[in-house]
Amino acid sequence: MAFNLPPLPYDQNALEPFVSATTMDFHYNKHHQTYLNNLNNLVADTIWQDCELEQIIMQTAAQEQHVGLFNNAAQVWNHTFFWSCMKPHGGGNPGAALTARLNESFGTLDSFKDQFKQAALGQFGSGWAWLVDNNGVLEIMKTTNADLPMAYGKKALLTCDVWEHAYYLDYQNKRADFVQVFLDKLVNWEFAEANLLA
Ligand code: MN3
Repeated sequence: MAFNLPPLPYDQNALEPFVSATTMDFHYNKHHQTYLNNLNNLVADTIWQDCELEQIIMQTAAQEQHVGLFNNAAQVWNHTFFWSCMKPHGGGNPGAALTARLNESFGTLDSFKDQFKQAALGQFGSGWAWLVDNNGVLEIMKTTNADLPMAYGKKALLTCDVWEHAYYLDYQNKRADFVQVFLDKLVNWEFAEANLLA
């Protein structure tokens, strides 16, 4: 049973002018699709072929002999999750439940944004910045390449892709500008709050 590319939750041009349709075309139709194709090729006729995506990720995490499978499975999961972390006319303020939890951990929304930005900019090379629920405490984390919170028993609430392919066509080397726009104009707080309450 092959994995399929889940549809984008909005049109390819829906995040313009902050993320161009060209970036979305490459990121979704080329990068995400390639991870998916690699995943399907790697699980075909193996013990993994009828497993759920999360099972594959958890069973291959931190295992050197399965690094290729882990990387592609995790990148499929990360990108599907990331698309929902953005929306047209995003940004603004989170709902009451998430605001209360963010204030508990970070003091203020602005302080959360500053720390999230630091994590995104401090990730050397390719990776991801995350807001996670670590056993009831909200935390920021960053991961390298395909790595992701579930491998550490943490629940992802929100992520920003800081691989260069996520922003280079629109922002070139200015990762900070992309992350700022992500937080101010794109972030889907309803999705993050739904993850928190799920
Ligand atoms: Mn990406």
